[in-house]
Amino acid sequence: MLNIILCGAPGSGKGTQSGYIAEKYGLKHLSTGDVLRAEIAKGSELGKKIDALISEGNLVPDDMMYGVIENYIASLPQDCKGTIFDGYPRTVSQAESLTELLKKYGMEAIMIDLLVDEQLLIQRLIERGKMSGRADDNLNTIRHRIAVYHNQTEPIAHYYLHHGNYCPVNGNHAVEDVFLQIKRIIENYGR
Ligand code: B4P
Repeated sequence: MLNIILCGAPGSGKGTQSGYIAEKYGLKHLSTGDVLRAEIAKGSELGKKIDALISEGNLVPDDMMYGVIENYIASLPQDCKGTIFDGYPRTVSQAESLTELLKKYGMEAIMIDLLVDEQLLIQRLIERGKMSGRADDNLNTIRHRIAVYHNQTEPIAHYYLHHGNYCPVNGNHAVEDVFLQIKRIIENYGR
């Protein structure tokens, strides 16, 4: 089974590359951002709380995310070829939980880290904001999200480096070129 953790700053291309990887390798794609936006769209009480956090550019609490991931892993079909975890983990605590959960089900994962220059991240998200209608795609919130990324998410690179499954990718290039780098990592995995 091939499990991939796709990490990177907001706008680094996690969602974009996940689509390509899922199609090429027949993997399931779990985007925690999409799961949270679906809850917001339902208009539930929980959705309203999540909306307030995401609109301000903050992360949703770890315990809330843990339930989502635990349910997902527990309900994976026997014939699943693997999963792309897009945007999860985003904190060291989430990374530790995911390692434990995967281990419980006899699985492991590689972590692919999309590294993109800050100016480019801002440009991409401003551009996406023109079409996406996402409340978090405006300059002030983007800056805050990038700061949250540096404080809370970036440290997970050290976590995976220490665990020996860290694979950095230069995400500054065109979508196809970034995908080529990812394919090389996947195809060399386990050789
Ligand atoms: P996400 O939905 O995960 O989204 P993202 O980080 O904004 O973007 P992504 O990296 O997927 O970029 P994309 O491919 O779209 O998170 C949203 C929010 O949900 C978070 O801020 C947080 O509040 C919450 N959340 C999610 N998971 C959480 C967790 N585990 N714990 C707590 N909170 C959580 O690319 C961006 C744009 O760039 C697109 O328009 C794309 O077309 C373009 N692009 C991509 N690659 C490109 C390239 N190589 N060249 C040029 N343009 C490119």
